[in-house]
Amino acid sequence: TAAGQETTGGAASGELIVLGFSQVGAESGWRAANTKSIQDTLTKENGFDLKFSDAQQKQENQITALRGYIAQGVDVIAFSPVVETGWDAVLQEAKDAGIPVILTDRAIDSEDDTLYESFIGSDFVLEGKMAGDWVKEQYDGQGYKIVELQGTTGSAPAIDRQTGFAEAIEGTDLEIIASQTGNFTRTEGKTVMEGFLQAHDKIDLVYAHNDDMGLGAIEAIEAAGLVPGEDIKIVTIDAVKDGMQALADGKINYIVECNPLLGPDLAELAKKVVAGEEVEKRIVVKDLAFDQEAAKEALPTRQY
Ligand code: GYE
Repeated sequence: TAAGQETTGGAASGELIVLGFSQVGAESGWRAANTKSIQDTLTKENGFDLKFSDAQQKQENQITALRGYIAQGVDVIAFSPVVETGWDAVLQEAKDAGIPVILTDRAIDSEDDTLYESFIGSDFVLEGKMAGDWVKEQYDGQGYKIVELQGTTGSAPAIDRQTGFAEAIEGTDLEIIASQTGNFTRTEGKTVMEGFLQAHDKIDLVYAHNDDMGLGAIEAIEAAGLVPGEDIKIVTIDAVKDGMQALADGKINYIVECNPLLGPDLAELAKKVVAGEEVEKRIVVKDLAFDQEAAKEALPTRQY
């Protein structure tokens, strides 16, 4: 058993907690680390029987998975909603069946906060603001033209990271000249960046809502004969291994962290919820940020 995990509770009495988890997909390095954390923590030894499904970034797949868990009568459902809206009906079905729901990583947009027990994840508006504050501090007053690679349209991190960044650079001479979704993937980040490079003569900085799209942008920038991190500055969010390596190598200029290791907190929450204990409605995960020097220092001991 890894440090910090408990083997008490359900397992000791021979009763495993059946937890149905619906994951967004496998779109990014962040998602891979998040899935690993959940699968490594919600084990039999730790008292869980984990049912895991991958929605391939499609809401309809996620709704089908949730209905499946309700039909099976799992003890608790946890999921990371692909997009913010459209959950009320299926969550009402879970509630009617007496199955508690925990939101992990991404929030939903619903008037009714009795549809879930708790939401654990980062503050994405703050992440966007941290990215924007750094850009402002470094480059305000130089007439920078910025292109934005957005996350999945309608997802909480895409909406909030756009909002936070825009707030931070308001009233400066920094200008977002184009903004398009790259769906949080490296491939689409690259394609969208190729389009930006063709359409705009002057691009000074890329703000990507995750590392993977930033890494795709690096490929497009290099293919265009330009130097990422110098000719075109790059700021991203996540701080996964590949992103941190590119930052340490000077190809990215700044990364705001988003911690994907939600497994241990989810396990603790799920045990409490199933035991009928009160839990906090919102648990905010704290994030750091790294410049190139900080990335070099942090890389050797980075967990993901
Ligand atoms: O930043 C991105 C992933 O929801 C916070 O989803 C998560 C985001 C993460 O695809 O890499």
